[in-house]
Amino acid sequence: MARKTVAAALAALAGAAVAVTGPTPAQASVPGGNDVTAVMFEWNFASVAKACTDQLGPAGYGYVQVSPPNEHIQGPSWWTAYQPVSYKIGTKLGNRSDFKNMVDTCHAAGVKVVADTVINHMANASGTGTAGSSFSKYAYPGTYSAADMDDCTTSISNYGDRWNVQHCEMGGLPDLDTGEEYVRKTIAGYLNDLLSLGVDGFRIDAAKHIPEDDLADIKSRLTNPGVYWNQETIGAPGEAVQPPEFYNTGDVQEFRYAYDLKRVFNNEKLAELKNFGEAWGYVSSGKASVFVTNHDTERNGGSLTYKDGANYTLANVFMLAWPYGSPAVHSGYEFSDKDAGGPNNGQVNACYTDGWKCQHAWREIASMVKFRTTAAGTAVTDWWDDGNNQIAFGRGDKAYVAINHEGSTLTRTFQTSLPAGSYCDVQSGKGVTVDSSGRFTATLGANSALALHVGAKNCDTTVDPDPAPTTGASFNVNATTQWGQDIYVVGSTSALGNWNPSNALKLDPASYPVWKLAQPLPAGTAFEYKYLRKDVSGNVTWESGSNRTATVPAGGVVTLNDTWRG
Ligand code: ARE
Ligand code: CA
Repeated sequence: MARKTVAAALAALAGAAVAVTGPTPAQASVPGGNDVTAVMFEWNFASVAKACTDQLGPAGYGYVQVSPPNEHIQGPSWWTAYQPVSYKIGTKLGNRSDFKNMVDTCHAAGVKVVADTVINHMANASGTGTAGSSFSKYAYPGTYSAADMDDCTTSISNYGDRWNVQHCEMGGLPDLDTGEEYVRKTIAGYLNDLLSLGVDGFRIDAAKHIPEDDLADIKSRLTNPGVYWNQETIGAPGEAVQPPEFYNTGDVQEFRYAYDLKRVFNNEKLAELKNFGEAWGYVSSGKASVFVTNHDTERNGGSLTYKDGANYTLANVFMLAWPYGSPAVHSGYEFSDKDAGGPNNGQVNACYTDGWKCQHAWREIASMVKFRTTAAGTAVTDWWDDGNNQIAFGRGDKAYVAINHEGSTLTRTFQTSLPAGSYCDVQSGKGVTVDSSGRFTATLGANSALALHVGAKNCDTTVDPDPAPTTGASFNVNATTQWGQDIYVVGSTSALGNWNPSNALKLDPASYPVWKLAQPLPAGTAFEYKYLRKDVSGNVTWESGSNRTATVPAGGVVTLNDTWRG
């Protein structure tokens, strides 16, 4: 297709907000409402605020979860956030006013805020915390002293023993005596402080290590005892403490959901997912908090991760379409070092730059949030599978999804319960017509999905209907030039000229001084690039500085807003 058409398609994709809705499960209790959380792991508060306005609100996310906001030990690793020093709000992610501003901005965008709270233990270290407090192991002046710690000061050694799990130290982290009045009052004071700043819910870190009676007592002291409460409860066979005992206080995380999706998408058959959920032995749907990956499992091999390509993307599509539990979409960053904290101390200048993955904004994932809310309250209908890795199902007369997790295309006439009419496939942005019998015919590429819902009847007409590349890079560089000079981009892949200036791609000066180019590139391409200038005689001048880097997201366009480095 002509370059101009590709550019138009890319520009439209980069700018268009895609509206989608979700599916329903075969469960006794079908989740309803706007129950999707975006987990912005290690994002600073200012960046989360911007994401609420630009992406999470428009996509329809119900909640955003942020990393622990309270003072903790210092250091470059992400896990420093899980070693509290005090309950002052102040970390590299931002201070109290940054936090408050984020909550207000997210609320204005229609997104509720969940704070990750670490209340089982304190820091196993000594020094100065992120908000300036001095501390040592067992002594956190102004917050706790040794008398507030649990009786057991050795590491947890036996998950088969309830007392050991709940009263000893997880990996040497000093365990708070949550049975004590002062400790309960102090934790409730911290949570009430967050509520006073407008927080709507809590992730309770290491909930399994706190007796349920203690959690219930702490929760009862809150200014809003009915606040959303999402408990990290890792169920494992043979262990003394199991997730259902925490139903009374709130939702429980169902880790088997993530483990099983990894196995099924990597090694087994999607057809097995027909009765996914409680029939697999999981906790009650109405109590389950589910995810494809979280910050721990993406590092310990327990779940799929962004490194798994289409298996990961399609698992997220399935999660959002399937009516079991309340889903959380993990939005993290690329890593090779498992300990590495977020890029730029949590500052996200733009999605898909500096390693930020922005899974919450991938077209395939973001579009399914509205699919899910549109389908809320409906059960799974019209299930179809090929006995292998092609599946499709509806959510009553509200929505329908097909997933082709095979290496070849799938062409089929699908039977839905949707009203007749024209729909937008929110996965591809292409139109689909459902006939008066509820049927439509479509072709799905290898490892792709198709999703329809009654909230998205017409595709944005600015989206090119041509099956053009839907992923790539949008280069925009502010560069002043003399008459006769042009700006080019060259980079590390063959499509970007393999660093050869004679193969560099010319940018369009129509918006001078911003030069632009929309370049199709395969999803997931990580590349380096630099701008260069050529004059009428063909002399080449490279911009200064090191190579720039970017990655094409799985479902869209990486937008690069750069300034020429003279
Ligand atoms: C760090 C160092 C440790 C050191 C410790 C104390 O890495 O070597 O011993 O500091 O000095 C995160 C990191 C930890 C880090 C910690 C504190 O993952 O590596 O320790 O922060 O900085 C159990 C718990 C579960 C917990 C996991 C990690 O049940 O609650 O362990 N998950 C949460 C968070 C983590 C966080 C913490 C808790 C601590 O999500 O990110 O730790 O606040 C079986 C059991 C599980 C058990 C699992 C692993 O599956 O069923 O219950 O999970 O094994 O042991
Ligand atoms: Ca404990």
